[in-house]
Amino acid sequence: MNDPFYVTTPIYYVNDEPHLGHAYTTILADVLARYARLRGQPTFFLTGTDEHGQKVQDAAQARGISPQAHANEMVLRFQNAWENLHIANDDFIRTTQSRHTRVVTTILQDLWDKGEIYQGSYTGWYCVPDERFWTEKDLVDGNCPDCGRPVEQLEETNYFFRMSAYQEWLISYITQHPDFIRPETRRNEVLGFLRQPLSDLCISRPASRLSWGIPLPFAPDYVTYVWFDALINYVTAAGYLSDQDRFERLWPQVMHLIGKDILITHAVYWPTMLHAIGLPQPKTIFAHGWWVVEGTKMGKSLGNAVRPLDLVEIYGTDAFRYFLMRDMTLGRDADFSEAAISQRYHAELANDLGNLLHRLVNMTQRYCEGQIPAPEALPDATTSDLRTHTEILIGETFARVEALALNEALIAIMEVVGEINKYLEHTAPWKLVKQGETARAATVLYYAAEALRLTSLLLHPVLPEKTAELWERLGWQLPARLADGLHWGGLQPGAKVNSGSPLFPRI
Ligand code: ME8
Repeated sequence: MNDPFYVTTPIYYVNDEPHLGHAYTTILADVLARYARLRGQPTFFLTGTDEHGQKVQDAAQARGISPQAHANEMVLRFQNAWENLHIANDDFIRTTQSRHTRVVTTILQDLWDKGEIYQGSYTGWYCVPDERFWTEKDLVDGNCPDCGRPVEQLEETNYFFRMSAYQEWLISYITQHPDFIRPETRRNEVLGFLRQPLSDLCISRPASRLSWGIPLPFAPDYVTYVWFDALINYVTAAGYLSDQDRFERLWPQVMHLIGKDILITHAVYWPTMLHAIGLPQPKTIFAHGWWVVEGTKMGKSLGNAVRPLDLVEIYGTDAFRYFLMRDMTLGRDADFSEAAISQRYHAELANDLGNLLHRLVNMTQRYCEGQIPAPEALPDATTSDLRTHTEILIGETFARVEALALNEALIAIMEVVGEINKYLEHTAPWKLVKQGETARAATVLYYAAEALRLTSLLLHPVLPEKTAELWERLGWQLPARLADGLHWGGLQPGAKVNSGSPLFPRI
């Protein structure tokens, strides 16, 4: 339990604006990191940008500026987007930073010295006007998939990593570590891929063709293939070759969150690279599904990219985070639609959660002089049940989060929110007050408010801003050690409640 939790997102290409897909993985990592912090686990959450390679060079060229100037501009868009989405990452890595290029260079030299990298020749389909290689399966009717012009077969000297040597090792590692690649469908996909002979990995590009990359230390007229460079970010940021103690604590615990589009690079290239370097494997590589619109993957290239910040402006950051976590079953694809966000927003956040707070604060003001009452009367069975269900929810939520069943965690939390609403209907404190049963009314209001405080603490990783607002209304403050808040009895009788505008106003 006191092992650190180290979670990573893919580092995103800076050829593109941040879009919904990027936002999703980053929010997912943020939510997992916040749950880990809530239960008192030391946490390290890493995200960043992938700044080398052909795509970025092309994007910069199209704008007539240098790739570094382009990256410097684009990185701000990512960083601003993450700030707007309440992402609390502990580090942000850029592959053009010297801390990273140093590590990549050292690893390359080391692998070269050990004979893990060799010079060879690469044959592929080359588009002369585009100055770009394509593989057989990229071609469209035998022509360049980009410009449609004919391609020619070209041979080029390059450098290769002896990936094929590790095929058998990798198969047995995956077989022996059932939690290494998750979910199981993706694990099977990788094992299926490994049924074909694995080839060596071309890890260089001649600088004459692609200059935007890290030069190979043993062949400076070549730059490093962008994936070989990018994957290493995960060890750079953990302190590899700079802070060995920290690295050894963090590295074996790492969970890589990725989309299913980049499974093979993470589950085949990366483990074999680590093995050749002599480093242990990540604990988990988890590939989630895609957000799709009418069956098509969302992304800029399809022209259907939803700009996350546009929707955030309408529904607010926290509701947007809630929707993304609530509507994707991790591992499967999920449908994105604004109608679905609106439905969740109004039914679950505005009605169930927002109204509950509103009613509780109102009644506390009317019947208890605006102060959290002391639970004087002995709780009856329904009241005790509410407490028991809320307390059980704490352990269940962390278990579901650990199983990466975030949607189920949210469903269960919202069920308890629903139970608090029903509890108020059933006990009807307004009637109790009329009948002069004020001690009983005070107990009901205390129990309902305390149950709401605890459930909202469990929602905090998903709704960081709204829950803070909610606690301000309930007269409660998050303790310095978050886990201290996870016990029944946190609300102090006498604390002053505050009214305010609706937590989730109707749109
Ligand atoms: O692949 N649904 O960067 P990238 C869900 N630089 N997630 C999606 C998505 C969608 N429709 N579209 C994209 C790269 N994503 C490399 C990674 S890591 C060492 C290098 C998310 O900018 C998902 O996490 O193309 C996917 O893996 C990532 O964006 C790809 O981002």
